[in-house]
Amino acid sequence: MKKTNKDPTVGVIMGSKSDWEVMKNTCDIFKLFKIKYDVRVISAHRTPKRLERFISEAERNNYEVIIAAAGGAAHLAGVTAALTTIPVLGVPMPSVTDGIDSLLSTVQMPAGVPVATLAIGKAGAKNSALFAIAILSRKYPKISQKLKKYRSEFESNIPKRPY
Ligand code: RP5
Repeated sequence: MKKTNKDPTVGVIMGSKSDWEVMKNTCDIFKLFKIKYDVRVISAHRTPKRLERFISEAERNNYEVIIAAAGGAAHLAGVTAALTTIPVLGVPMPSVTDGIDSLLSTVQMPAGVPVATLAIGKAGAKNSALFAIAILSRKYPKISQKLKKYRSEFESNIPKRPY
């Protein structure tokens, strides 16, 4: 049995530096919640060895969730999920088809190797962090408290009228 991390870590990987503009929204939420994350550019097809090394490190260091963002023929999340049993959240990046190719490549995993897929672009990037936090909150009471506070502030910031 692996030891329980006192401070959990989330892996955040993206297929290209060009994905950072969107994926920094994920990391901003982890910063807000003071959750450790390890962010890297790793591509399933351009840097496959880097992906294998990252997964070995993630397993050795007991990362609890991996967020994988990619665009186009986006197989990063699927290949990552195939190489580990750490839960993988996929974020489809905007692309030449507005991210529809990325969405379908990420979400349409055949049965057996799941990827939990978020929305295309910024909304998905933010929600991937919040979803990872929701997973962690089941095990870490402090994170659960912070998530509940975040949700209640979120609700009170929604205007009651549209004007
Ligand atoms: C994917 O190809 C990346 O995730 C990125 O979304 C897309 C384009 O990459 P660049 O050509 O901008 O490096 O692998």
